[in-house]
Amino acid sequence: MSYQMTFRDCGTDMCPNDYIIKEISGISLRSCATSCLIQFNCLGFCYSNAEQGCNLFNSFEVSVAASYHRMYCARGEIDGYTRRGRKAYRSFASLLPLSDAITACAQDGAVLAMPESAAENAWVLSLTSESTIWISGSDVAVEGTWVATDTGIALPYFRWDVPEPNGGRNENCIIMGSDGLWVDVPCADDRAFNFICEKTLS
Ligand SMILES: [Ca+2]
Repeated sequence: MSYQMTFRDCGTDMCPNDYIIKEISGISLRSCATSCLIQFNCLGFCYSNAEQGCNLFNSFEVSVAASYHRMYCARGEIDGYTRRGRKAYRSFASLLPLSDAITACAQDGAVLAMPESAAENAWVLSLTSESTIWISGSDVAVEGTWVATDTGIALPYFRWDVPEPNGGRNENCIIMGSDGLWVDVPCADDRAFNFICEKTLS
């Protein structure tokens, strides 16, 4: 894999005393960032120039004790995918039928983006400037039972527009609009949208 250091300084956040998953000493800031990028449960890290100390954290949304270290959010590029937590995403600005979008993701070792929370839904939306994207989700097997398009696991989160989903047996796939809301649409290859792929880090 290739890594690009685009982590950002979280600003005024102070380093937490809890949530440490790994402590490394005697390495550079860049190496500290890489260590966090490649560890799936690392969401942020602290680095001390004075001590060349590197602490990896599984949270960056914590109340913390005073410290002179700087906190960084571990967001970066991994093989062209933008890291957020345990997942990384890539936005494709190319209009493709669903089957081709799935294939394009698979060629990257990825799957269609499957937002698992309101925060992740907003994050996925922020990755694209396109008006409509394919996201993971299908109820083609059992009407009304929505599962991930690629993996078949039950969707853990929904963000339907009202009164969606309303297509019954004619609409068994999902698009996300520019408002972040979901609409069920036909899966047939006569419709083409942009899409976002995701990988889960391990
Ligand atoms: Ca349906």
